[in-house]
Amino acid sequence: MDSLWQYQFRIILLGDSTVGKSSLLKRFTDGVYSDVADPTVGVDFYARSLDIEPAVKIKLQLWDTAGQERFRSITTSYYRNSVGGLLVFDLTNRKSFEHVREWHREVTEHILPHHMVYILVGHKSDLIRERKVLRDEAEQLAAELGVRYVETSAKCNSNVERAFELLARDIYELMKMGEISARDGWDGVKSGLTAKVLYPAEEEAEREKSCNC
Ligand SMILES: Nc1nc2c(ncn2[C@@H]2O[C@H](COP(=O)(O)OP(=O)(O)O)[C@@H](O)[C@H]2O)c(=O)[nH]1
Ligand SMILES: [Mg+2]
Repeated sequence: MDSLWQYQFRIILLGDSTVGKSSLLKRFTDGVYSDVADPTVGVDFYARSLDIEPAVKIKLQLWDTAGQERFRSITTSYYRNSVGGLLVFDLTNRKSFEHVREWHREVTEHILPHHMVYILVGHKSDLIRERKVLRDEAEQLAAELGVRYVETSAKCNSNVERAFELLARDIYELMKMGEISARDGWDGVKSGLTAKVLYPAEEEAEREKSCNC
């Protein structure tokens, strides 16, 4: 079946600078990783589609903070117009883990009365010996915030796909339940039904048309 995207979710990457947000995005959208990252050269947003169910395609529009991670330097519309957020910390940087609560609070307060769907991401899992945050602690924080937790490495391509997919699925499930929906003046979710839907009678006619025997 031809289907272009049917829904678009706008998702933001949150967390201290150097935790690996841009690297996660590059790995997920371009399949590449580079040890040398220039924090000043940032693309504003990336995009990639996921097939969430047969014939249901979700286009993820992924926004990077491009080196402006200080609190309150990010504009409110950036948060407001997003439906999902990855709360990213560096497993080898204790401070970045401690700041997750602040990121969560900052964003959650800004978007009231609306809500965002989050996932907590412990990044750079390949640096096993330098690890400063235990999985248990991170899982506990995730439970407190009521979000999922996943450990990723852009360098080794571990769980990167999974992190984005879990978040997209959670959003999609809430959408199916009617808790999230596209609305005017909000860019978090867009619905663009471009799939060619064939009803049984039309399908039969199509089949007959293409049948030469
Ligand atoms: N070992 C390791 N280093 C990483 C990983 N992801 C990013 N980095 C490094 O961490 C630094 C900061 O990454 P960057 O993506 O620019 O972080 P951002 O400031 O949060 O966007 C860079 O030197 C990256 O190469 C990873 O999965 N493993
Ligand atoms: Mg960056």
